[in-house]
Formats: sequence, structure tokens, C-alpha cells
Amino acid sequence: MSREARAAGCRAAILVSGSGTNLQAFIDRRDAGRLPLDLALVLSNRADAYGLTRARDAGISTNLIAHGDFASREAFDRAIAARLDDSGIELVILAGFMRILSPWFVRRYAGRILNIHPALLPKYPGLDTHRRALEAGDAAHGSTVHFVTEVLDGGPRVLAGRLAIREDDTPASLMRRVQSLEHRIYPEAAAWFGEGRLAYSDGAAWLDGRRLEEPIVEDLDA
Ligand code: NHR
Ligand code: GAR
Repeated sequence: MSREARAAGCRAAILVSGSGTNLQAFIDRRDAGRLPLDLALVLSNRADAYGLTRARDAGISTNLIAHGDFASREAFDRAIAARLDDSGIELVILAGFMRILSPWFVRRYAGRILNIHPALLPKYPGLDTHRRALEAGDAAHGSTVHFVTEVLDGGPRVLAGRLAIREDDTPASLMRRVQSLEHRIYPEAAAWFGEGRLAYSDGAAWLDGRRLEEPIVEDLDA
């Protein structure tokens, strides 16, 4: 890799399994000149992920690594890691990536993997979060950017976007509003990493040299 390519900034890969609207938010912010990251690679485990099309349209290298082609989770993860290493990736951004990563992978990229989970963590790790928040009668819901560790959806939290649940909300309406909030907070948190303001150390997230005991919370009602 040339010195010039490195100078462009922190080389990031975005991993997607689906529509990739969060990926699109990163691309839009890059195109606006406000993303201190080099979006070097988009990787998907699904051939039909629309995120791959978005990446190609944006001139980003893409890679398909189909999990079904591998005998084990770790063999799949090793193939992903090989591709990330080939591209000199320094930050791995999970954006609607639906395969749980093995402890081996998480240790290999310790402190360099971010995920966004559609809930106000530690509430509702796992799947079906919008329905669960509604059924619990919660007043608020949202999404949380966190570092990925071996604990599923349990790594140190960085930034949460929060909105008020409305009387007439359905899982679908909540999902739509949560996604549009994600498009604001996820590139923002990743930008902090690119600027060297955000780091992972001693099992915690640190922002501007301060340990985050709780995530930064933004109230974003649209
Ligand atoms: N990997 C680790 N180690 N830790 C995390 O916190 C991770 C992770 C991989 C993905 C995203 C996560 C979410 O935000 C994420 C966090 C997939 C599943 C899941 O059950 C759960 C949580 C998340 C992503 N996946 C099934 C599996 O067997 C497959 C489901 C499918 O293929 O559709 O991997 O919600
Ligand atoms: C996002 O809402 C993200 O929080 C969620 O999937 C959506 C992906 O949308 N992630 C998970 O549920 C992870 N298990 P996108 O593909 O349009 O960015």
C-alpha cells in the first residue's frame, strides 16, 4: 500500500448483510467531506445484500464471503480476517451484519470493531428489539453504537440515539424512525474513532481521554 493511501486516514471496512442504509449514511457523509475515515472495503456474507450495490455505485471495493461456503464459524471468520488484512483495515464497522463473530475474530480485532444495535442497550440485546420495546410499554427506544466484544451486544457503549415512543407506533414505524436516527449517530461515532478521539482500552470506551461509564446520549426525535 502506498504512503499516500495511508495518509488518507484510518482505513475502515463496513460489513453488511442487507439493505445497507447505514452504509449509505457513511457514504453520504464521506461525499460531503465530513468523514475522517477512508472507506476502503465493503464486505457481505450475502450475495443479494443491496449494500454491495450501494458500495459499487460509490466506488468502494466489495467482497462477498458467503458463510454457507465454510465448514465452521471460525473458518468463515478467518476468511473475513484475511480479506481485511489484505486491505490494511484498521476499523471494522458492522452495519446490519447478521453473523455473530467468533471469539477468535473479536480478539484479533480487539478494540477496532464497532456495531450499532437497534435498542437502548443494555435493554434488548439480540433480535426483534422494536417489538420487545413496544410490548414492554417503554416510553423511549433508540439505537446504540458500541465496541464489539465476545459478549453479544454487550461491549462498551459509546453513543446512543434516543426517541420517544408514540401511542400509535408499530414495530415497523419504530424501525423506520430508529434507522433514520442511526444514520446520524453511527457515522458520528465512527468519525470520533477516525479522529483519534475514541478508543477502547482496559475493557472500556474512552472519549477525549475520559472513560465512558455510560454512553453519550442524544435525543433525536424526528
Ligand atoms: N459478534 C460479536 N462477537 N459480538 C457482537 O456484539 C456482535 C457480533 C456480530 C454481530 C450485531 C448483532 C446486533 O446488533 C453483531 C454483534 C446477529 C445476531 C444473530 O443471532 C445477533 C446479534 C447481532 C447480529 N445472528 C445469527 C447467527 O447465528 C444469524 C442470523 C441470520 O443469519 O439472519 O449468527 O443485533
Ligand atoms: C439497523 O437498524 C441496525 O441497527 C440493525 O439492522 C439494521 C440494518 O439496516 N442491526 C441489527 O439488527 C444487527 N443484528 P441497514 O442494513 O439498512 O443499515
